[in-house]
Formats: sequence, C-alpha cells, structure tokens
Amino acid sequence: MELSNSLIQDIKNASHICVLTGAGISAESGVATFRGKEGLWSKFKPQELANMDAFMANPRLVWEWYQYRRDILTKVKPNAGHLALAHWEALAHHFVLVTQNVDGLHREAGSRKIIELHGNIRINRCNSCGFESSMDDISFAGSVPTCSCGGMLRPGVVWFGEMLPEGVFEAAYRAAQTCDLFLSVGTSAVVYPAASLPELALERGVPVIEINTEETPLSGSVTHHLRELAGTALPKLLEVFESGHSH
Ligand code: BV8
Ligand code: ZN
Repeated sequence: MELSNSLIQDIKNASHICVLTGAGISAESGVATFRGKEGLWSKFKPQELANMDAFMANPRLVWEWYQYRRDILTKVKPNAGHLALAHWEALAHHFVLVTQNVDGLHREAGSRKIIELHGNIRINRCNSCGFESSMDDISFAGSVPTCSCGGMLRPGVVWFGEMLPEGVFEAAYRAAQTCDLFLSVGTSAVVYPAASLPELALERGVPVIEINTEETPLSGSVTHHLRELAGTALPKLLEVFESGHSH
C-alpha cells in the first residue's frame, strides 16, 4: 500500500485528530454492514426496522433483528483497525473518536474518548421513562420486554427521525471544528448529521483522509482516498504518525 508524500506530511503535521467511523471498520470483525451487498439491509429495509413507526407496528420483528445483531456481537472481537485507533488515541495529545457504530467494539479495543452518535446496542431504554438497563437484564418471556414502569423497552440506539442524544452531536461538531486532521473510516457517508462532520472539516480546509473499500459521496472531495481495508490502512497510518512523533 503506497502512501503519498503529501499524505505522510499531513499525518506528521497533525496534532488534533478527529476520526469518524462507520460499520465498515467492524466488517473485518464479522459484523455485517448496513448497505453492503451482504449488508443487514439487503434483506430488510431500514424503514422497516430502524425507526419508531416500524417498532410500534411490529415490535417483535424489530426486537428479533436487534437480538440477532446482539447475538453476533457475543462472537466477534475488535480487529486491527479498532486497535490501531485505540493506540493512536494513547499516543496523540488530542484525539477524538466519533462513531456511528452501536457495536461497542471501539471500547472493547481500548478506545476511551469515544462519541457514540447513534447510541449503543448493548443497552435497553424504556420508551416511557427513559430508564436504561443492560441488554443482559432482559427477559423475552414471549411478549415484548417491558420496563418496571410498564413502558416498552427498546434498544438504546438512535433510530431514523430521532434526535441524537443531548449534547452528543455538539461534542462531535466541536471535535470536527478544532481538528487539524480528519479521518472518515468505513462509512458510506449518507446518514446525517454524522456525514456533515467530514464536510465541516473540508470546509475548514483541514486534510481529510477517507479509508473505504468503495467510492462514497465524499470520495470526490476528500484530500486523500485510500481504497483499502480499514484493518490494513489504519495500522500503516499509525506507523507514520508514530515515526513523526517519536521523541
Ligand atoms: C436526525 C440505527 C434530527 C441504529 C441508524 C433526507 C435527506 C437528508 C437527511 C435525511 C433525509 N430524511 C431523513 C434524514 C435524516 C436521517 C438521514 O440521514 N437519513 C439518510 C439515510 C438520508 N437521519 C436521521 O434521522 C438522524 N436523526 O436527523 O435527527 C432530527 C430529528 C427529528 C426532526 C428533525 C431533525 C438519525 C440517524 C441515525 C439513524 N440510525 N441506525 C442501528 O440500528 O444501528 S443509521 C445506520 O446507518 C447505522 O447507525 C450506521 O451507523 C449508519 C451509517 O451507516 P454506515 O456506518 O456508513 O454503514 P454502511 O453500511 O452504510 O457503510 C459501510 C461502509 O464501509 C461502506 O461505504 C463500505 O464500502 C465500507 N466498508 C465495508 N467494509 C470495509 C469498508 N471500509 C473499509 N474497510 C472495510 N473492511
Ligand atoms: Zn420505564
């Protein structure tokens, strides 16, 4: 994998790094993406599942989908891409990881400064009182799981048409506002407001590196597009950063 001199310079000069990740960074761990050929939404449609109307119309189907995804998570591990980002955070003075993923693999890999834009699939939230509980404290005795207050439980993720958790997008926006290097990794860059973060970095004239095995709507405008697996590219970029910052 060839890295251009300008890409190497952009990484070596960086001191405030902001990274946005999507489902693509978890693909090599065996977690299906959403929009890929074999993606989760090739069988189901997002509008049938990841929104409140679908949930109210067919809570059992939506719960089955989330339990299916949770079950896969019990069998997967973070991959080299997740680990490289965790090491990079430890090395850099200013490093913020913004993820659209709900799989919790960044935390499992050792990342700590994580902004989870779309919530976390490992928690349940009550539709009525908002009480949050672990996905393990749930009994599927036939019907849809309910909260002690009687409200319906739902996965602690952000559905289409729902606001992101209070203050979460603002923190991500601040990170994109103050960074001097932005990485967009393994995301199709079609879901907003997440996809507005790399756009903000581009507007600020900050180098934007996109790592994706395919083209995205962002590919034409980013500073560097690496058509690589995240698990291959990220360790290489970390190596460049380490070489430029070893004192
Ligand atoms: C909101 C639920 C404010 C959790 C998800 C019309 C125009 C513009 C916007 C809208 C519109 N209509 C509605 C909207 C807003 C809407 C939106 O953006 N829709 C889009 C689809 C048009 N957004 C919202 O509703 C958001 N809320 O705006 O609230 C508001 C609210 C009310 C009133 C006013 C304003 C909420 C968005 C969150 C939705 N929830 N999921 C879950 O079940 O997981 S979104 C879903 O897509 C996932 O969360 C995922 O995180 C997200 C993005 O997908 P990606 O992560 O990018 O994954 P994808 O499969 O798409 O791509 C993977 C990529 O990886 C591919 O490019 C592939 O090539 C690459 N890849 C694969 N393998 C690898 C790889 N790359 C590198 N290495 C590899 N190995
Ligand atoms: Zn409740």
